[in-house]
Amino acid sequence: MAPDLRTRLGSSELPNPILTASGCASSGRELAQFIDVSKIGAIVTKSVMLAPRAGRPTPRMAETPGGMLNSIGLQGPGIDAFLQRDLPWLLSRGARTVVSIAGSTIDEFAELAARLSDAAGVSAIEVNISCPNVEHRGQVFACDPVDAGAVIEAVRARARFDIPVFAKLSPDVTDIVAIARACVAAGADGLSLINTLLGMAIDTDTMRPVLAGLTGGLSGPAIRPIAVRCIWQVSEALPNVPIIGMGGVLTGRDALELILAGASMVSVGTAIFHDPSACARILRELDEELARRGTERVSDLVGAAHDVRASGRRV
Ligand code: RRO
Repeated sequence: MAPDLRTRLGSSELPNPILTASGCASSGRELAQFIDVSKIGAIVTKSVMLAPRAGRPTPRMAETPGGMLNSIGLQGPGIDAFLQRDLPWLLSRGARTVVSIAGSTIDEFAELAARLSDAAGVSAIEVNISCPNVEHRGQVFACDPVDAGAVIEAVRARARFDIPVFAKLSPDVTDIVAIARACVAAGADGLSLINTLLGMAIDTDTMRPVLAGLTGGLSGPAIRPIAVRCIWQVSEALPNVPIIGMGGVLTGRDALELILAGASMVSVGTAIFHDPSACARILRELDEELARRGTERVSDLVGAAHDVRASGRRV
């Protein structure tokens, strides 16, 4: 029998746990020529802000060993264009949509949540409090438990009651569990782990930084062990809180690794840049991995690496 891949997202159900990662598939249109966007669990949009924004100057991407640096700087059309053009398109294609939101202030996040709550077709809100490409680190709300909690509380207060709110966290902190706890205490229904890590590359010929923005977010397979560690730690501390895991997933086996660490959904990001049909392929591979193991339901494996019976020990 084919494994049951259905996954819960708040009160709704996704057909499977494979999602796009925010920022790697815009609002889904570009992917539609490669995959049926209704067949994957959900599209997670590029972070939407209140106003249109050009982002940082170019060059704003650089390849690194086992990964990639980006310094996009929250480019996007703004919430009006998103609501008029992108969200209706996703709905018309039968896609489930997780809308990532970003703001410079708590009020901006709250306003975005309110605007989305009046719209049809929002399966969840992912609150991006961890973009590394902002003017100063004080704007990275996810680096401080009080700031992180304040954003989530404001979003939860303005988001429609039936829309789950996920907080997207940064691995660039001393204690990610403390940030996760603060978000959940403030009303987060789930957590997205992890955003990119702040990195930098220097061109040894020009002797100058490669990125015009100097620093950028590191993603790709190089960060997968960090994602696994963060998901593991948070899942160990908060075993009942749903986690969307992301960080360097290239194959179905990689997705399974994040699931075993505690993720009930897995976002695919950097892989999409060299394989635009990566989400569909990874979904197929995950299905095969589960079938080979005789797993009936993917939900049986969420956090299974923590299970004292499976491993014989608990760290
Ligand atoms: O737009 C970006 O530069 C960006 C964002 Br919002 C984010 O959350 N993570 C990232 O690596 N880049």
